[in-house]
Amino acid sequence: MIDLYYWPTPNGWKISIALEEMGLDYTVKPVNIGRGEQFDPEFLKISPNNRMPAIVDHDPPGGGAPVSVFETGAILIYLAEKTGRFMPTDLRGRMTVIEWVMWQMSGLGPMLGQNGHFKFYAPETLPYAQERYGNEVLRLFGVMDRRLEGRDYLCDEYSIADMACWPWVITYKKQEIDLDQFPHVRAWYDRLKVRPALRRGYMVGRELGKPSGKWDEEARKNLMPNPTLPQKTD
Ligand SMILES: N[C@@H](CCC(=O)N[C@@H](CS)C(=O)NCC(=O)O)C(=O)O
Repeated sequence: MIDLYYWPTPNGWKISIALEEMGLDYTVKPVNIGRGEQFDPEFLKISPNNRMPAIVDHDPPGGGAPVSVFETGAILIYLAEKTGRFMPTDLRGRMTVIEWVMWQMSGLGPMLGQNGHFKFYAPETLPYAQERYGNEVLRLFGVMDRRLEGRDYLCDEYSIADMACWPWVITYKKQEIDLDQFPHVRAWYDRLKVRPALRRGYMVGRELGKPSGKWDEEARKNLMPNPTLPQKTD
């Protein structure tokens, strides 16, 4: 059994989708990031970066003590290796999947995160930041579009790289990105969205909170960059 420390957000969905796709048993342990639960000392032992998701696998390959993993890229690779699914085992195929997972982790996710932040959550309008992240997001969608030309998936077969990217691409409307400018991304997005396991993963924890809900005062306090973190300030 795997404990999934989770809240329904793009990073959370990557792992709920992977767990569903892989048919693994898991228990959701909600981490309400709007209420500061990512700073609980017990959670920080699992995820010292005070970010969800994280997992604890009580039945790791080879047995022994439970394995805890934070950072979605690491979790996806761990789950793919545990199940032998959604990541090839040959050197070249494996490296290609890891490249695209890293691309998502270092580019697509963080840049969409910043784009959304400066568009919707920043307390003041900062045109320079909005333009910088807006342009970077379009550049990344362009990279993805060229990669997907003539391909069904980011790598040879459906893989954890697709699972890493899809939950961020789904934010395109809210992020005011015109997906029709990226026809290969659009076709890939539509191809994936009908997968039953992906849809189940995307719905996990829907009852916990609206994924695109507005931040209230307490959420703002918990989620705004604060140099004193990971100390909770109240
Ligand atoms: N690089 C991390 C990012 C995870 C992340 O940013 N999670 C957000 C929600 S999508 C979070 O936990 N935020 C809590 C906070 O900002 O304090 C990963 O891929 O696991």
